[in-house]
Amino acid sequence: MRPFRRTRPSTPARRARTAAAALVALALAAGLGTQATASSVSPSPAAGAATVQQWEVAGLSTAAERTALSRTGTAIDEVRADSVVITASAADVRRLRALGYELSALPGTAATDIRPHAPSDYHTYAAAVAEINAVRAAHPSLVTTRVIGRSYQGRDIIAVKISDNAATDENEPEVLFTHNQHAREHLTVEMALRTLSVLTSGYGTNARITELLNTREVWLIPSVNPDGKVYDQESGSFRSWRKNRQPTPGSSSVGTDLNRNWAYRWGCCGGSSGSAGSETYRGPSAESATETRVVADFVRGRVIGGQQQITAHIDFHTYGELVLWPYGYTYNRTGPGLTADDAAAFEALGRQMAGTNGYTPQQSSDLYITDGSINDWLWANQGIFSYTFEMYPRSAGGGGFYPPGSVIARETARNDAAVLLLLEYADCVYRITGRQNTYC
Ligand code: 0X9
Ligand code: CA
Ligand code: CA
Ligand code: ZN
Repeated sequence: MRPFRRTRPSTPARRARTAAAALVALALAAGLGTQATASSVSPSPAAGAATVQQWEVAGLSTAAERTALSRTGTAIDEVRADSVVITASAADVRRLRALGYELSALPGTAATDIRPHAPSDYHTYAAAVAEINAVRAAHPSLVTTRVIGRSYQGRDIIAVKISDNAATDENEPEVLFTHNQHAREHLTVEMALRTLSVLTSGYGTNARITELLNTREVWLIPSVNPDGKVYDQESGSFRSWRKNRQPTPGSSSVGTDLNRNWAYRWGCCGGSSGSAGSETYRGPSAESATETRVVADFVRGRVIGGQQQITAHIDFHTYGELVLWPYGYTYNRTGPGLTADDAAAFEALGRQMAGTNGYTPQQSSDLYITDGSINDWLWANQGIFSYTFEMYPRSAGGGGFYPPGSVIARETARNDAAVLLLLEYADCVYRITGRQNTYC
């Protein structure tokens, strides 16, 4: 029905991207070396956990400079005009200062400073599963769930399917949404629950949603990383945890960065770390992380008759208010398997989605190089138009990874239109650049 062909000659690449219009950190210039005193890097540790908090790293304004920082194994939380924000332990801070980086502490960002959300604000993993099951029970012909596998610690990794005749695999374009690869990005699980609610309550009441669900099959994976989510959320205070909870053999470190563990150009390009303790540890091999493997196997399982059924995808993260597209491993706009026509379609749909939510659209490597990301694998290996959304807030001042529960409704609803737009173009993303006759 939707032959996937990417073999036509390229048109000349358009260099239409604008640089990211990141917030200018006005307070940046003053006192960088003086704020981060020894006492501010060694506050009392919480419950035996290594103390981590956010820091601003000064004097970085280009993607190459940010990638150089990434190469030290640092995960970048936020890109500003002339600096970045990172989450770092006291040991990380010492190491980075020894390398010549200027770091200043961002007040109020230590785990001990972040007030736990009210219990009802953000769903726990168990509460999210319970809500999904309740929605399924209320809409049995529209919603099915399947356990696609189990996490390292044995939790169910669930895929929710939403379509007319959901129990039947129909010949309709399939769309995938993944959430919560990174443990602390709890707002993304709320995003999955929001989409589930919008689609199920809109079916039969909203003509556009009804038509979309009659002609598409939607897959939601609300938590790719349930072990990490539970670890981050359920100890009494947040732990700023990013990775999964799988121990690394031959090391005392725990956790692989799932979004550096995908099997396309894994570890190729300085966009991940080979050190087990790093926040961007790529794992000992591609798909070594239990959860990456489970989701990759699910995606491979959507190849039917030699044809990948999933055509479009969003991977939800926080934070930064960005719409990102591949490749992440290279600064180039095109690459193997990514022609100028492909790039034009990625960019056009990315910009149009960003027009609905006010996020900043850009190729992901405009920020910094990442290798082994889900977007690169889904495109290069499976031919799926794959985006990353970095949700609210735009900067650390909005709460970073832990915004108050009062923003959940607004900031998930903010993406409703973009989600529907992706569903609309899932029959043929090239339609957005008028190239459907060539490619679909
Ligand atoms: O670094 C990441 O994995 C994502 N940012 S986050 O702060 N949520 O960790 C961005 C990934 C974007 N890069 C690619 N999609 N290649
Ligand atoms: Ca259907
Ligand atoms: Ca199908
Ligand atoms: Zn993330």
